[in-house]
Amino acid sequence: MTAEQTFRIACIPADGVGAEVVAAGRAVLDTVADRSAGRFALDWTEFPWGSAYHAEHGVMMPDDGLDRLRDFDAIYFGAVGWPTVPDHVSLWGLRLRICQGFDQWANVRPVTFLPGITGPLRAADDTELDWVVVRENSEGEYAGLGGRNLSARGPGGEVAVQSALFTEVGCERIFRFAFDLARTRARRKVSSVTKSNAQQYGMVLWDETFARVARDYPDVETESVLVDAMSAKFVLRPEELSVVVASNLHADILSDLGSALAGSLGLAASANLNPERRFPSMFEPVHGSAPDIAGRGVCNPVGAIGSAAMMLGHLGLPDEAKAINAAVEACTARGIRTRDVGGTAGTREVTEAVIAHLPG
Ligand code: GGG
Repeated sequence: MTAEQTFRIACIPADGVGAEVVAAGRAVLDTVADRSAGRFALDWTEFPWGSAYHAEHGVMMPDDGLDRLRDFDAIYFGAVGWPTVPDHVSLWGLRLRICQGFDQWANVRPVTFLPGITGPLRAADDTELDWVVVRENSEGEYAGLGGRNLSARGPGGEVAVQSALFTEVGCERIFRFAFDLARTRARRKVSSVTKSNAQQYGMVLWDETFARVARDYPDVETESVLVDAMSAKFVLRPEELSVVVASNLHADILSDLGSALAGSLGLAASANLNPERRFPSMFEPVHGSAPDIAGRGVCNPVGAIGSAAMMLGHLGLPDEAKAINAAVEACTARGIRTRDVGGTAGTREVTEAVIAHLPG
C-alpha cells in the first residue's frame, strides 16, 4: 500500500543505552505506521555516529554531517557520552553540534507523572502534576565562549574563563515560545528561572525581557524565581508549576530534578525544536548513555518512546502521538515497568507491552 505521506527520519542511536532505547522507539513508531492504514510511513536512515565512530575517525560525526541531515523531516536521537571520549568532546561533537547547527533553540522537556509510578512527589502528595520545562537551547551558558590560559600564573596557576551569552532576540523568542505553550494548557502560567541577584548582566537582560514579553500575554500568570528557590519549589510546592522557562544550564539541571521527582530520568522525553522549520528538529530522551547499564537490556525505554510520540506530534500526527502516550500509561498503570521505577521488566518487555497496548 502506498502511504499518503512518507516521512524521512534520520536515526542516530549514538552511545551506550542509546542503541537500546532508539530500537524501542523505532519498534513502536513502525507499529503505529504499519497500523495507520496508509496514512503515513517512515523511511529511516541510520547514522553510526558517536563515540565508536570517534575511535575510528577522531570525530563524533563527519565534517559534512549537518549537510547529510539537513533534508530529513526529523532526527531521532539516542544518547551521547562514553568513557573513551572526554564528555565535553562527545557532547560538543555531536548533540550540541546538531542542536546549534540547526538552530534548535527550543528544547521542550515535559515532566510526565505516569500512573502507577510513585516518585518522591507522588508518594508524599497525590496532586495531579503536569509540568513542561522549556530550555533555551542555543546560547546562555552553552555558548561555548571562553578559554584556558596555561601559563597565566605560572605552574599550578592555570586560568579558565567560561562566559554565558544572553541576547535579547534569544531571550524573547524562548519566552514567546513558553507563553504560547502556556496558552494551550489547563494552567496558564509561566515561571521564569533566574539568578539575576548574582549574575548582573545576562540574567538581568533575561528578567527584563521576560517582563516585557509578559505584557503581551495578560491572560497568562507569571512569576520570576531564583534558580535556588525554584529547586526547592519543585520539591515543596510542585502544584504551583506549569510551564517553567529557563536558560540552557538551569533548565538542564531542573529537568533532571523534575524527572527524578516524577520517578526516574528514564521517563523523560524531549524535543529540540527549530520552530521556524528551516531545519529538522531532533527528538531524544533526556537521559544520557548510562554506561553502567548499557547492553544489559534493562534500561527504561519510556523516555525514548515519549520522544517518538513528540516527533509524531511535530510531524502533524497528534492522534498517533496521543495513542503512544496512552499505551505507555496503560503499561505503567498495570505495573509493567523497568527496575529504575520499581519494576522487574526489561527494555524489550516494556516495549512489547507498549506495542500490545497500541490501537489495532
Ligand atoms: N539524550 C540526551 C543526552 O545524550 N544527553 C547527554 C548529555 O550529557 N547532555 C548534557 C546536556 O545536553 O547538557
